Order: sequence, then structure tokens, then C-alpha cells
Amino acid sequence: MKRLIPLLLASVALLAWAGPAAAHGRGGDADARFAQTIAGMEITVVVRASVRVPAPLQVDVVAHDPGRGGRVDLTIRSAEGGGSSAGSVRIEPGRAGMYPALLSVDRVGPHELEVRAGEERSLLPLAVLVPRAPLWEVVMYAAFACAAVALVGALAGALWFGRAVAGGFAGGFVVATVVAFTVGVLSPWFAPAAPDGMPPAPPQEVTPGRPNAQPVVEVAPERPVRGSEFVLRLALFDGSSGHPVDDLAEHHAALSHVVVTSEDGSYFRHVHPIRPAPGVYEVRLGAQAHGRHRVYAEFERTGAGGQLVTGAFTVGDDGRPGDPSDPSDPSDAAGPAPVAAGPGGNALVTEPARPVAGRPVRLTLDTGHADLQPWLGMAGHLIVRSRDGGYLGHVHESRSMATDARNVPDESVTGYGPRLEFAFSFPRPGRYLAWTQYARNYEIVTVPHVIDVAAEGHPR
Ligand SMILES: [Cu+2]
Repeated sequence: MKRLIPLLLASVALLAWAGPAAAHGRGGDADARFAQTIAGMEITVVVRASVRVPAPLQVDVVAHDPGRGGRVDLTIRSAEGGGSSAGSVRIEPGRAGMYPALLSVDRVGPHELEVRAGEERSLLPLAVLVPRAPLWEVVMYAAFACAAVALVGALAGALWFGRAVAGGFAGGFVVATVVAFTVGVLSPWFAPAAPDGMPPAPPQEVTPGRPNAQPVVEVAPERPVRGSEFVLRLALFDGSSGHPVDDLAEHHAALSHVVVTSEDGSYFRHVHPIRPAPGVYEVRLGAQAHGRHRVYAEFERTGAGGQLVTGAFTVGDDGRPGDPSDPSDPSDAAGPAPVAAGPGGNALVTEPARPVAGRPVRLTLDTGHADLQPWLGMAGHLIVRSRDGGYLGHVHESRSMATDARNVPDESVTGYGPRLEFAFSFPRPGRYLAWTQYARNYEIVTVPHVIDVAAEGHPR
């Protein structure tokens, strides 16, 4: 038995060392998700995980806001040569839901998924990953196989070749069995295998911390007119090299999340720009409110922390009278009107009733429905803006927060609601504009709120 110990120690050390874990991001068995605001639609492109390659690749287009509908063309091609594969879905006007397409891939590794709709084209970088059996599993099965062979050998030895041969095989059987069981029992502590096709680890191990992406936020035309369409562009540059930043990670089911609000809060959009070219993110919007607008973009560079960048633009007047958001209007009534409370009527209840700056507040939204679905991997989103627009906060429904990046609930799941709970701390006293968002029947529901926050020590 003594000779077993070094063998066991050696195999345990080998297994614990083997295979760098997929520390952040997607494993080989998880779907990839890209929310996209394209051709007037809000969609999420879900690339289903594949277990082997070459194989068909299922891509589901979830239409959250189908708008006027239309065809969405999907093409996947390997970044390292090889063929490409195409498919398409036709989104029906006004019909939110999941539209499946079947493509194929012939290799693992970096790919580009092209999503085309209307005149817009988005190029999404995507690594095709295939889960790989971890080393411990290989060792365990090999040991079981050895044990089986040794058992047969021991029996054969006992019958025909004498005790010495039988004893040798019996010893081998014991060793192999002990190794197999030890490895099996210890397996939860071993690092999982990196999936096949995993891109090389980002250089964070070499240089801790990476430069932030420096944004240029611009609109075209430079001064959109109310009632017209315009393009909001986010161009990201590396502060040190000046090169386009093109290493955004899939972060809450999108490469970037953009919130656009008019100064008075009457206009609110939470959108997901397409990527027409490396380092460039664009979204087409309709100018509906007159005056100054704020842009907030959230994204995360691979191997770096998340960033929130801001910008602003102004929508010009179209000459029509009676614009409710005229900035020259001295009216003090900032923000959307609070939504009336009622049974399940999307009332937002704060606890305490009068939130105090700097203290945690629990916000509960009663949606009145128990069949809510996740959107961007979360049961609910709460976006909070200070009245002047200088501050933006974004949190997720508390109970769905437990899901990590590798275990995102599918859009088709209907297990949330009727109550959505958020925890939030308002940094300063004053009036805040807030929007809660959730999905039901694949459609996104956006509910505006106004929240007044008291100063510490001055409860009303
Ligand atoms: Cu988003």
C-alpha cells in the first residue's frame, strides 16, 4: 500500500495544476448573447453552445421589439480562414418572440458573426468554443479501464497462471481503483478544462490593469431635428496607443449598453449599438424630444473592469409650436409623471417610504404578472438618473443577481414576477428619474418613475 501514496500525490498535483480555468466569461457549454438595436428592432442574437465541431450551429434571434419587422441575415465566418455559413430569419411586424436559424461551423476559435438587417450591418466577434473533458475525467476513466483489465487478468491468473500472476494483477486492480475513486472524490477541487477554441488569456497577467477606452460620442447629423432619424456613434480609442479599442467583452449579453435620455427625462432609450467596424458602435434613433440629451455607455474591456462613459448632444427644434420639452420653458416639472399605483399596476414602492441619501433603499415593483422573462440575463433592470443628468446608476433585480456570466437564464424562461426587487443607494438628496425594465411575452416593458430622496438627518 505504501507505494500507492507517491502515485496518488503525483496524480493529485498534476490534476490540480492542469488546465487554466475560464476565470471570466463564457465556458464551452454556455450560449453567447448579443443584444442589438438594428433596423428599428431590439433583438438579442443567441448563439447556442456547440458540443462538437464541425456541426450545425443554432442561432436564435429573440425579437424583443420587432418594430416593423423584416429580414435578419446571419453569416458566420472563421477569423482563421475556412468557409462561412449563412442563414436568415424573417421577423414579423409586431410579433415579439424567438426566431431560430441554423448555421454551421467547421472549426473552433475566433469567428465573426455578421448580422444584417435593413441597411445596417453589425460584425460581432465570437469565439466558437467546444467543451473539453478535463484531465481528471480522462485520468479517472483510464484508471477504471485499467482496473477492469487488471480484474480480468487477476481472474485469468487465478485460473490458469498461478498465484504470483494473479497477485500482481490484483495489486494493479487495487491501485487503479484507488486512483479512480480518489480522483473522482477530489474532482470538485480541480480546475475545469479550458474549452477548445478559447482565445489566449488577455495580457492582464503580464500588466495588471489596462488603460481605459477613451470615447468619442457623436451624432450624425451634428444637430438632429426633432421628428427625424439620427445616428449615435461611440468610437472607442485606447488612451495609450491611440488604436481603436476592439476588445469589448460580452457583458450582460451585449458588447455595450447605451442609455439616452432627454434632459427632462421624457425621452428614454436603453439600446445596444451595432458594431459596423472595429472599435465603432452605432445606433439609429428617432429624435423625439427637443433640447439637450445625455448619453451613457456601459461596456467592459476584456481583462479590465467595466466603464461608464458619457456624452451629450442637442436635438434642434423642428419649428412646431408646443414642444413640451422646450429648454426655455421655465417649468419646474422635470421628469416623467409618476405612474399611478394600483393592484399590480407597476407601482414602485420604496422602503423606507422616503429614501435617504447614502442609505440603502429597497425598491419593489409589482408588475402584476408572474410570467416575466429575463432580459439581458436579468429579471429586471433599474436605471436611475439624477435630475440634472450628471449621475447615472444601473442595477439589476436582486434575486436574479445570483446568476453569473456562465449561467445566463434563457429568454424563454418564464419564472419571474410578479414582484421585482432592487437594492439601491442614492448618492445625494434630490429628485431622481428612474426607469424599471422587464420582459414579458418577449416584449420589453419600461416603466418611468420619479423618486425624491431626502438628506441625511432631515427626514420629512
Ligand atoms: Cu443594456
